[in-house]
Amino acid sequence: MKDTLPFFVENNFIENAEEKKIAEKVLSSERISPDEAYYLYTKAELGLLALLASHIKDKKTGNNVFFIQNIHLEPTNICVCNCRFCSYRKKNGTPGAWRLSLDEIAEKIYQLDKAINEIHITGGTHPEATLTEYIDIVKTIRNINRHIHIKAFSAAELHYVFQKEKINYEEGFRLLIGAGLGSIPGGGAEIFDEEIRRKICPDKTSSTEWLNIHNSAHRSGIFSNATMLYGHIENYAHRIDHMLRLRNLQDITSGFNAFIPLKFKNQNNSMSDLKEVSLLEDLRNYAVSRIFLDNFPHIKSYWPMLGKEAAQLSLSFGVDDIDGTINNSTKIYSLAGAQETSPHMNVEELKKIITDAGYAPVERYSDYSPVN
Ligand code: V47
Repeated sequence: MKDTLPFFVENNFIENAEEKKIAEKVLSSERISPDEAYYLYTKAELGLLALLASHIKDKKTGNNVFFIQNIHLEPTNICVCNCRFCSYRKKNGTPGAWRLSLDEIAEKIYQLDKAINEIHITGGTHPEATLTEYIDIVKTIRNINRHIHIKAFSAAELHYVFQKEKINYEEGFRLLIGAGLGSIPGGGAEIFDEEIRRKICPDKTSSTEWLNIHNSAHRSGIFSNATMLYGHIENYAHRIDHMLRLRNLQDITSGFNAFIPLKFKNQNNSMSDLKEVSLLEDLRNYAVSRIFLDNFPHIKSYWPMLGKEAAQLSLSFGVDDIDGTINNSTKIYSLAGAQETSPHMNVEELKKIITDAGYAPVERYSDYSPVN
């Protein structure tokens, strides 16, 4: 896709003074302020957002759009937390609750297609979870498959087992990395604002703990992602505050790979009375996050959640990664009413979605290096 922002600015096509100022900043790779992000969320036209976000995407990753051959592993849906947005959690001993044994996990790994190069592990925080169990899960996978990248355990799960073990984060990461952990996913971030957090996930890891876990992961030499759950009771100021805290940490560690906005889905949870936000709102959100998070290398739209067509559209709003093949391996989002009830795309489909939108598909490893 051609980057048209320089042409628009040079020819004075952006008439509004505030928009012109922001466009000039973006053009000269200057960081935008929280107030400017607020302006973009509330006042800027969708076309301008696409122009600005695509310029940044183009500078960072050119015409490339990344995907990966991956699966999810959800060891349990039993959880100590009772997040109001969650459609997945079950109480221990109730119908539909599961906890996989190491043998069951091993069986899944034996069955994996050779082309899968990442396993993403996350789920509930089981009350009896321990650091030893997490280490054993990682070791079990590593013993069967020496090459697969293990992206495992959200900050919420990690904080729980580290605290239980009375071990500091650094020591916890040393043990997990020693067993074969490659990176940590971006889950559990939700919205950092403490008041909103108290309302939607009162018993979850605090924002400070989430940020400290990721800080410690980066200092321990592994990278991570960051998510943001949006489109519920938060407002734009809360989203900007969330991204600002991430931008500040990234300035220090440079350890985040991708930012992944997750649109709140309202089926089968305690917040089902809320209406879901529109596709237009999703696109605005991708664009503003691409513009505001100038130090994040990648913005990911997670297609199982968003749907294939919307994910394709998001590529024109700053997104450069649409995640992966998934192979029907996740239940978290379909239970919440996500577009895809059995998420799976093969490599050809992923490539076609990207090519049809005018971009160049690049199959990647977890660190974004290209396959082949
Ligand atoms: O933290 C739960 C979200 C997250 C709902 O790192 C919901 O590559 C919307 O973190 N509506 C877990 N969202 C998933 C996650 C993730 C996903 C994809 C890629 C990566 C990555 C990480 O799922 C939770 C929560 O924010 N979630 N329920 C819901 N009803």
